[in-house]
Amino acid sequence: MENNRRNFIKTAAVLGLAGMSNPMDLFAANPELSQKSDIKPVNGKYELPALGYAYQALEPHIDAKTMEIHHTKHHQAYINKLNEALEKEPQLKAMPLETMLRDLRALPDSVRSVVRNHGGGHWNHSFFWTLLKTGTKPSPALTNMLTNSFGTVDNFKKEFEKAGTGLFGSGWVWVINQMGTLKIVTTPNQDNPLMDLAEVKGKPVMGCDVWEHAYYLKYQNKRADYLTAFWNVLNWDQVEANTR
Ligand code: MN3
Repeated sequence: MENNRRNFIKTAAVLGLAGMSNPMDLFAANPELSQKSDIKPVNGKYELPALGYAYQALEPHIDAKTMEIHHTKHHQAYINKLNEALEKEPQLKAMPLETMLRDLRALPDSVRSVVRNHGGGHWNHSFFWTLLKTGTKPSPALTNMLTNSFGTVDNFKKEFEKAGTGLFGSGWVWVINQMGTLKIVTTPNQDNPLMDLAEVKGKPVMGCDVWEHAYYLKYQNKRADYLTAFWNVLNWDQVEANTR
C-alpha cells in the first residue's frame, strides 16, 4: 500500500516535471492525497496563513513580539524564498507542497534544496500555528494513546522535552503516529518526518519549533524553559484530531 502510494507520487512528480498540461487531474483521482495536501499556491504564490488568534493570545508563555516576528518575518521569509524558487520550475506550482516534500528526490536539482528548506519551513510553521492554544488538556482517548506509547502523560512530556533539549542546533521535535503508536523524533533545520529524506518517517501529530527564533526574546538560551512552557499553549484537541 505504502509502496503503491509512493510510486504514485513519484509518477505524479515525474509527469508534472514533464510538463503535463494539468497535473492536478492526477491528484483529483486520488482523494486521500488531495485531502492531505491542502497547502497550495493561490494564483501561483504560496501565502502566509492567518494564525486564527492574536499574537498576544499565548502570553505569558509565548510573548506577542516573538509570535509577531516569527509569523510575519520568519514564516513569511520561507514563503518568499519558496515562491522565488518556483519561478524557475513553474510546473511545480500545480503540485501541493506536501507532495513535493514527500518526494524531494524527484524534484529538479535547481529547486530541491530550496523546497526542502523553505518549503519545509512553510509546511512546518503552518502546522505549528494550528497546535497553539491555551486552556486545553488531553482527552481520555488521547491520554490512553499517550499512556500506551510512553507509560504516562508525564513521562511523554519528559521524553519530549529531553528530545528537544538534546537536539543540537536548530530543528524540530515531532510526535509521529506509527500504526497507533506515538513516537518522538527530531529533525534538523526545516526537515520534517513527511520527507523522503527524513531518518524516521511518519505522519506528524504534533511538532515544536526549537529554533532560537521561536523563544530567544523571552527565554534567551534556556530552551528547556521554553519547552516546559510549551505545554501551557499546546492545543491538545488539535493533537488528538491529528492522530485520526
Ligand atoms: Mn520557526
